[in-house]
Amino acid sequence: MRKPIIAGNWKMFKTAAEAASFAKEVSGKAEVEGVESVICAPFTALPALTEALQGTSIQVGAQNFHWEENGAFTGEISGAMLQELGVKYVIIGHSERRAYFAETDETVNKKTLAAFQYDLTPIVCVGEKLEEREAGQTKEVCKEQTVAALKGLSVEQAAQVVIAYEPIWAIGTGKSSTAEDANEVIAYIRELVAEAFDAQTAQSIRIQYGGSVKPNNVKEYMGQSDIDGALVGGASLQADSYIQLVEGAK
Ligand code: G2H
Repeated sequence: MRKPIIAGNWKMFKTAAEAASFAKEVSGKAEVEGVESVICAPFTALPALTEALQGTSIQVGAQNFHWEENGAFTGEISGAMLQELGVKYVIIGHSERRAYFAETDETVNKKTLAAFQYDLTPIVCVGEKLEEREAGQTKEVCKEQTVAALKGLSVEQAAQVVIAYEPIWAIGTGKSSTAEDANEVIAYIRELVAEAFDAQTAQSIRIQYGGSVKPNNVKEYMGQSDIDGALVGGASLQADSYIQLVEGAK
């Protein structure tokens, strides 16, 4: 049985003070038995968030990190720095990072491998652009990105990864992929994991859908055979909406 996982991706929203007040509002509420609840916040909000969520079951994630342990990488944050703060998850290869910050399949792979050194669970994002979708290349793109991201992981590590399938045309646009279409691609990604590792790993790995998920459509996605949760941007920014998303994942 795969435990459903709702992860809020705050992107570049919320100061540390705003994060702390959000944490107070969701404590005890965005906590539903049988559902994993994770908030991925900007770096500067992480200390306040981990502190405010202490004693709750809500976990904290970052949205990026550097694969090296330390070094002359101006502006970067290492896995050890995140681990020290009590961060447990890290989003890797979000399409916005691929598009605006030169993230490649190779850097995604380096980060995915490195995450395990710091006990960080990687949430690896894959997904096609609108042109690729229209050209019938959805599966090809997802295959390339998924296989590259998971290269070199042990079977045990692969089973712990969370993959987020986010069709880029559905991100922040209000256009969501239908639950059936998303499920078809996600089932295909699961097959890829079976090919690269084995059937058991494919059955254990959790694959989320992301792209304009809201409290009013989360249940549709969760009702699908292969969708194990959601990576949610806009709708994770309001406490009441985040609580409804976690409740909807049950
Ligand atoms: C996709 C998603 C969160 P939104 O980026 O990763 O954002 O839910 O706003 O489409």
